[in-house]
Amino acid sequence: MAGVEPGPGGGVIRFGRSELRITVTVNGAVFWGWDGAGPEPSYALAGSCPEPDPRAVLEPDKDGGWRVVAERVTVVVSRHGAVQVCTPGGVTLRHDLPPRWWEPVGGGTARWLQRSEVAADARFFGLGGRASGPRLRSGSYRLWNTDPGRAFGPEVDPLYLTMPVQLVVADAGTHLVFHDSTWDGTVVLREGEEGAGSGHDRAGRCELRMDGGPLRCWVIVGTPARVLATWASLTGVPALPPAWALGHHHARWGFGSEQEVRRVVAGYQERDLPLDAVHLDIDHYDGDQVFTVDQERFPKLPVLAEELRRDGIRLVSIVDPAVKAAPGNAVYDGGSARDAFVRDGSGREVRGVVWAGESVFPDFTRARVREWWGGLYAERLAQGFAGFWHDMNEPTSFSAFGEPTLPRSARHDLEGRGGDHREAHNVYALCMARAGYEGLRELAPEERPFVFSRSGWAGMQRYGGTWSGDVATGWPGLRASLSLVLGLGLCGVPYSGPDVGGFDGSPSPELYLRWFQLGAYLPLFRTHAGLRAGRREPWEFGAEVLEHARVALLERRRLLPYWVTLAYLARRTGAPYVRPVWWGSPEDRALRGCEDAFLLGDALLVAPVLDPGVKRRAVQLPRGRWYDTVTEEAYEGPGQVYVNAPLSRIPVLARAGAVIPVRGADGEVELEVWAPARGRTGGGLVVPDAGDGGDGPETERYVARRQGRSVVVTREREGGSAQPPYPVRVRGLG
Ligand code: NBV
Repeated sequence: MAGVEPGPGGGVIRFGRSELRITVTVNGAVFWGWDGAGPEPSYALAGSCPEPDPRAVLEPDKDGGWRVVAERVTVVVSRHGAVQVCTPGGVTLRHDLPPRWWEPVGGGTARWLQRSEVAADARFFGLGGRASGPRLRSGSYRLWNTDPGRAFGPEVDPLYLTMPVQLVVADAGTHLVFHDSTWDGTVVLREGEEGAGSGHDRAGRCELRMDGGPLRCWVIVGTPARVLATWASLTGVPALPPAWALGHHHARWGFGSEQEVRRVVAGYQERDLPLDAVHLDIDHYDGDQVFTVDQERFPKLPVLAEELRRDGIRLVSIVDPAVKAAPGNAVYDGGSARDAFVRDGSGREVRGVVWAGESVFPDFTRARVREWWGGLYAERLAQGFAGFWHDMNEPTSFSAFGEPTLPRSARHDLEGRGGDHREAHNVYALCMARAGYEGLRELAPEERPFVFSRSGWAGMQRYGGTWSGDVATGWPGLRASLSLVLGLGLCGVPYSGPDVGGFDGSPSPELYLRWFQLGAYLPLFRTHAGLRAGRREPWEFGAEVLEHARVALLERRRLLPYWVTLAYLARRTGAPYVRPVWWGSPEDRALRGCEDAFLLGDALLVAPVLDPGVKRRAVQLPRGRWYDTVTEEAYEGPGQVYVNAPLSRIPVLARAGAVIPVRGADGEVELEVWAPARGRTGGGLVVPDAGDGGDGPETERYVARRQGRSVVVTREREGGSAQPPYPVRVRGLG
């Protein structure tokens, strides 16, 4: 070691040929970077890097090493450059070996390799949207946003949305690790194994290879809730979806005409089925060109939109980034005049092939291109669209370059720094989402933008959510769709959901129903399918499925105030709506292994049916009492219980003491309160919907107390407690 230079929040440690900078920031996150790598510039960070924590100091450690001691974490650096992240109690959560890097002979960006070890009992989650999780088993996971080009099941990896973000959960604690490089990379995970009394533990391993980018990393230590809160403070709070986006959406590639849209909407209305949004896919474009409408088949779109809006249904438009490379095409002409499209090293526009034929691609990594593109949403708003569905933005180009994307040599602005597609690829969709979101903020400041995007990267929650892409119709696809939502939530992207029924083919009535029942408890609840796939309307699968789907739709609507609260809480605390069952007790190993159930907020535990023929299933409960929300039967956790899962419903359990805002029969909010166990209290949070572009009213806190045979609920405020302003309905008193 050649010397140290203490600085605010940590300092710089010099080695023979390299140096390591360590900073603990005020929000408790640890940053380390090798060889001059600082936290900025970064596409993930929401603004500038948080200030260093002045209380964190660099001090000598044993054996010639150094350490930074902060309130929630201690970072130990060996004299060889290994970095250990420890709990304040001194237990190691992560041990990073000294990294290795290779500078190309002719200069240019260095490739690097970082090997790390975690506890033998640790489990890995995250890395963006992965189909085989939520628990990421031993294997190789690529960091390169990819359209797999076919409907995917759990075996397909990578998918559209990857990010170098891992959440690692072990007995000793939880931590999030983020390697802030946008380049292509591969993570090889090897879960550890415990010696079980004989032999040694085998540590968990992670090997990350990056094709370039700064060798830098963030680590956040704490409970899952604390980790996600810090992550949101670093990368930005999730955009708040408008309340209607928390309802039911119906989409299809190939409605083909206004009449067909009307027919489907009428189908919902005649049957009294709630519907909040209809999505128009590329078939409503004129000649497949984005920001256009086929006037023959959709002659009066603004009129249709207005009619639907009067019935409480919003229109959502697909938006593809590729622009047909044809003079006379207004978007192309406008973009060309502004030099908006990606070029190659010799200055020629890079052409790919997408729906409209030969196409060019806006360079969303350039601020003025984002501004221009954001302005184009004015045309969509004028057509009456209220929400935006970004597709094909990995970006995808059919086969033109061997890989289904732009050539790696394509040049990008990268905010003025300049670079090529190797660096820009993974943030292309993130920057497109930013363009859309910021454009909409300008064009319609009084509305919350609703943008969800197939591809993206760390920090995309600032602009909106995502969906699972073209998940294959089949039971494995159903399971994969839950894996994606859980994994993305742990990476800070709380709003997502699958194509209910799967993207291709025709689900059996049972599969469709089980998917529908799961979807009703995921943030984006959307039925959708591809061009040649079977239909996805709830009445297409027989009378029995229709009746059960109706129950799911009505329950979704009844829970809307809870969904709105969860959306605000995601924004205020970083906690995803959909959480793994171990969220509140990560030390419970049985919960850590549970992949077929999830918590919806603090109050509900949802146990979907993910296999055919199942009418009863095991549920792994966190500690405390849980009520079956239909039968009101009480179960005691922690431990495994069996609950009925008839075709009519999937099991949903409520935590004893939970206070849940729901929509009463009159449409107004009421509090559904689940009796606390004797001698216990409970509670819940409510954020009423402000319905505007603002940040909403304060979080209301309720406490539920058991008093003999009854339950008393009060609202807690600074000045004391008061009667709740809503009617209260107590359940579970037996
Ligand atoms: O725009 C058509 C589809 C869309 O329906 C789907 O949701 C996207 O994931 N899109 C992909 C392009 C066609 C894929 C074969």
